[in-house]
Amino acid sequence: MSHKDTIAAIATPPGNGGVGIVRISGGQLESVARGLLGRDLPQPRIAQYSSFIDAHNNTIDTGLALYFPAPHSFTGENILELQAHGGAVILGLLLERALQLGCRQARAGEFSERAFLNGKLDLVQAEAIADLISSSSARGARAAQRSLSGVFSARVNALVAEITSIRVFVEAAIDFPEEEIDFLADSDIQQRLQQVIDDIETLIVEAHQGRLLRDGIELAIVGRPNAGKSSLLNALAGDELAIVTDIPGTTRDVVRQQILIDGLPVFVADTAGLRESEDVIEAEGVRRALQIQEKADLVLLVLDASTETPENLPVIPDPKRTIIVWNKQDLVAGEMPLAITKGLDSVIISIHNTSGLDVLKQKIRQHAGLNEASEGVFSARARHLDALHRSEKLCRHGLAQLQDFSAPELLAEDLRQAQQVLAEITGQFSSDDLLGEIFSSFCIGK
Ligand SMILES: Nc1nc2c(ncn2[C@@H]2O[C@H](COP(=O)(O)OP(=O)(O)OP(=O)(O)O)[C@@H](O)[C@H]2O)c(=O)[nH]1
Ligand SMILES: [Mg+2]
Repeated sequence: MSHKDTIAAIATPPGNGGVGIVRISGGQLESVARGLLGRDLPQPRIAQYSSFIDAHNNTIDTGLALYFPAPHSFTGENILELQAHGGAVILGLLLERALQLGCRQARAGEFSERAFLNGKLDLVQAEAIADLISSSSARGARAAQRSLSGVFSARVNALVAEITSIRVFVEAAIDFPEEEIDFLADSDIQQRLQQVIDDIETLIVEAHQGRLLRDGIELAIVGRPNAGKSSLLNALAGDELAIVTDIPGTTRDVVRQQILIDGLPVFVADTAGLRESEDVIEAEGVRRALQIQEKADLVLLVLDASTETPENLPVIPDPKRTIIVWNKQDLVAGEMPLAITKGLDSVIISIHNTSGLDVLKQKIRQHAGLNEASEGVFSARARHLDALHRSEKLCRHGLAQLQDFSAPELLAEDLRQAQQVLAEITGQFSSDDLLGEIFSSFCIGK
């Protein structure tokens, strides 16, 4: 499979639609055009009304043919796009014809991969296309658009440039000690390195926002039987998903649903009420509930304000990722028993009165780390955050070498690695394995 192959794929989603597109990219478009259109390639970038024909000169469909000569195309190669009617059979026949004419079926993400390899996009931008297509909220789509336009890449490139410039200085000092570039005494280099570390930190905070909008969070609803967990899931989802009854132990299986809270994708899991049970089914439900509580990014511990006492309080999971949800406020005439969970982050709600739910949603967003200000957020992935963290660590380590041990050689090595790690983000430096992993998660025809 070389990049010389001419590749073809259906670029529109399966199903019926007014228009469906087959995209062909590579060097051998002349013969494909003759075989499929019965004529030479159309004028560049001018829509050409055309018949699409099979091997026996029968018309498969009629539509528009568009030719984008290299390098001014998405992939940077010659591209022929056929806009036919959007039916699975028609598009399948067109693709089959292209394959007969010597094209190869494109792998998932191969068009984007070629765009990357031909320098049309960097890796962050290629990933942003996938994120834009699969974004689950308008906010997420705006963030992906910003990454696609190069906002994130520019920030990373600026850091790489600054580290390179510091490296040049440090390596010169190592190579020419007689020149007495006494940069250890010169705090300028330390200041610049500190600034790089600060900038990486800022970028980490922003990239974290972008990752949240893309990946969302896992939210577990846990608590005693009958506390109102399933009612809460239904209220958050705006739908009767889980069975609600006044019988303790109603929920056994984990009920999952993805919802959006102000653009934040939240994967909610409603679980079985926590209690000792002889019933094997319920006991298994409780075991699963505890497992989910363990793994979740955020836990809502639901307490029934009308019955809760300090004695029957369930074990509180890691307080840093737990919100105590005092439910059934409508049943409490006097004061709420808030003292029981003093010092913990809590919110009072009544699902029956639909009160307190907005406050709860806001707390969920805060806990997830999603800021109010969404403008300027760009989409980012776990891979990017990981690289930013690693490069920050290397820069800190380098700075410490300089301050504590006056070891410019070690600093130089740290900087070299930090630069390399950052370059992985945009793909300036990347292994084939990484590329394969990234592009194979794309869909066909992209
Ligand atoms: N008064 C009042 N009742 C509520 C409220 N929320 C839930 N309930 C009732 O509490 C009972 C239990 O609700 P569920 O949502 O099934 O509770 P659960 O925590 O999922 O219970 P299990 O699945 O058995 O663990 C039902 O009768 C609900 O109608 C509330 O805010 N006020
Ligand atoms: Mg339930």
